[in-house]
Order: sequence, then C-alpha cells, then structure tokens
Amino acid sequence: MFIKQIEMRELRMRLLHPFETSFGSTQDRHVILVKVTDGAHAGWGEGTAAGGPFYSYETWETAWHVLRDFVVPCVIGREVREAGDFGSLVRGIRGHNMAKAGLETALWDLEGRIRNIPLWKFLGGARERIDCGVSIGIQPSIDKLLAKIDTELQEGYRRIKIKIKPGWDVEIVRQVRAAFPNIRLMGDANSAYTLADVDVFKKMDRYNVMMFEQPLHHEDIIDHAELQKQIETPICLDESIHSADDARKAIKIGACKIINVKLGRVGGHREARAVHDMCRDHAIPVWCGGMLESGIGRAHNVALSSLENFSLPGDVSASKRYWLEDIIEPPVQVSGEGQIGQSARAGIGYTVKEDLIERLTVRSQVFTA
Ligand code: OSB
Ligand code: MG
Repeated sequence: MFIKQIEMRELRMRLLHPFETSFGSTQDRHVILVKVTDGAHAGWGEGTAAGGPFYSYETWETAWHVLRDFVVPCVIGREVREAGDFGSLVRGIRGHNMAKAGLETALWDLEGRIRNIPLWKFLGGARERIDCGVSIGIQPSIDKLLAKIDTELQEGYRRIKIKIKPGWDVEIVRQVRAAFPNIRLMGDANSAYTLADVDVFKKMDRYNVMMFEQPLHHEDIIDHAELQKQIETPICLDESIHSADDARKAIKIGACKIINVKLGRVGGHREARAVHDMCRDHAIPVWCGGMLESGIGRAHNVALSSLENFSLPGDVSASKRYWLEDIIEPPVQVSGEGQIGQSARAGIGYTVKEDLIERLTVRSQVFTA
C-alpha cells in the first residue's frame, strides 16, 4: 500500500449523558480521526485519548501533537507492505499508544478495503455475533443506578459494569446484587484503591461479582498479585496492560485472571491481537473495553471482538447510548438479545458520514506524499 495521503481531524462531539468515573466526569468528547488513502481506497481510525491525563497520560492535545509531528511523518509517502508493519515504522516512538492506534487502525481498515474483506475476517475473527455489556458511570444516587441497570437489562445487555470508588463500593454492590440477584455484574475502580483497602474487596467478595477491574495503581502489577491472593473474585487488568509482554508478566505473577483489551491502550490491532493470543495461550479470557468511542472506534472494537478468546461480554454497546447522531451509517446497533452482528462489508464495514464529520470538525490537517 502506497500511503499517498493522511488526514487528521479533531471533532467536537457531545455525549448524550455525562459519564462519571473515579477520576471525574466527561460530557464534551473530542475525537481524533485519521483517514489514510492509497489513492484508490480510504481507511479510518480513531485515537481515543480523553481531554485530560487521568485514565492515561495521553490527551487529545498530546495525541494530535504526537501524530502530527512524529507518527504521521514515519508513514506518509511510504510503501507499507501490510498494516501489521506499522509498529516497525514507529518503533522509535515511546508510548503514546492512543495516538499510534489512530493511524494503525486506519491502516487495517484501508487494507481490508483494498483486499475487499471485512476487517473482522481479516483479523482472523470467528465470532459473527459478539456479546455486549454496558459500562454505567457513577450515578447521583443508588436509585438512579438501579433504574439505569434495569433499562440496560431491558435493552438486552448481557453484563452490567458499574464504576466503584471509595465510599461508592460495598453498599452499592450489595444493593445492586439485592435488586438483581442473577445478573452478570462487575465493578471497575479505575485505580482508586491501594492494598490498604483489601478489606473493602473482601467484603465485596460475597456478592458474586464477575471481576474487579483495575482496583489498584495504573502502573502496578505486584500489589494486584498480592490482592488477588487474598480475594476470590477475579481481578481484571485494564490500565496496567499496554502490550502482550505486560500481559505475560501480569499473568506470570498472578496479578489477574482476566484482561480488558483496548485498541488505544495497546496501540492498535496488531498488539491487541498479540495480547489476545498471549491470554488465550494461558487460558486467560479477554473482553474488549471501550473509551466512549465514536462510530469509527466502535466499529473497530466490534471487529476486534470477533477473535475467539473474547469470550466475555465487552464494553462495546450501541451508538445510541452515546450519540444523538453517530458518524457512521448505520449506527452500531444491539439486538434484543444483547448482541452486535459483524458486517459483511469490507474494512470496518460501516459507511463513514463525511458530511457530518466535516460539520463536527474543529481542526484538520492533510499530509500528502
Ligand atoms: O475504565 O473502562 C474504563 C471510559 C473512559 C475511560 C475508561 C473507561 C471507560 C469506560 C466506558 O468504562 C466504556 C464505554 O462505554 O465506552
Ligand atoms: Mg476500566
């Protein structure tokens, strides 16, 4: 593939509802899009950085800077044999995986379209329908949370993830479990605890929670291994895992029993698949995380989730939970059984609404070979 043109865009989008985690609340969501063309076909990717350096150190501002000044110059005008070769082109750039993933995933879409094959098949996926869960932010009250869970269950979602933080944990989990005795329930702490809080997790151990996601520090695996020894509920790592090698080490020391894979966090499809393979080889199930994506990032998540070891429902849910109007057509839709079907069309398998993208754009830059 000759990389003839790369276009970066920053979109200003607004979430239908604010999303609150242990590190704050978001409603204005800027989206970094990357469009890459070989002259005949175009591929699209999304960089999923947030407005502030709270989930990770990246922000949409740093992602723009790193893409424009470092990542794009490594790729523009190059003959790239296949999308999987992206990593070798940007080998010298440390970190900034969300920025890299914006372009990396665009190359996978492009290659899928050139080969006229759906991305999920091209990645080697087998799941024609993926199981969906939802991630529900911290709510103003327990009653609002219970009502929201009820709505999502009626929509068909197969697993409910709630956000927990000190003071919004044991009692919340107890009440949710009392109201919904049989649902698949999990809690995501986004690193809000330390090992000193082990008793909080021991108390929550009673409520048949599928997993606690990233309870401890975002760079830690040692303390997670210690916590896992002391509790029954599986620990799932999110923030701590940036590569297949991170996954190998975490599994080796017993820091987790499940891993959440996010394209942005690991730098794109190639590494996401490597994390998946590493986990599969150690009998560790994975699921696909979400970063409040627009339809483009969402479509990439749907395709990734087709790989066999994505055996747990992910945070990949319908466009309409986030956006009044999504930037792809059709929007990502979830069936009454809580599943998303794979597209039969080439690449990400959705039509990109370029006119809407143009209206939402706050800045753009084009690089031509
Ligand atoms: O920790 O999984 C997370 C959103 C932003 C940053 C981090 C996380 C999340 C979510 C939302 O949980 C998942 C989604 O619905 O896209
Ligand atoms: Mg998480």
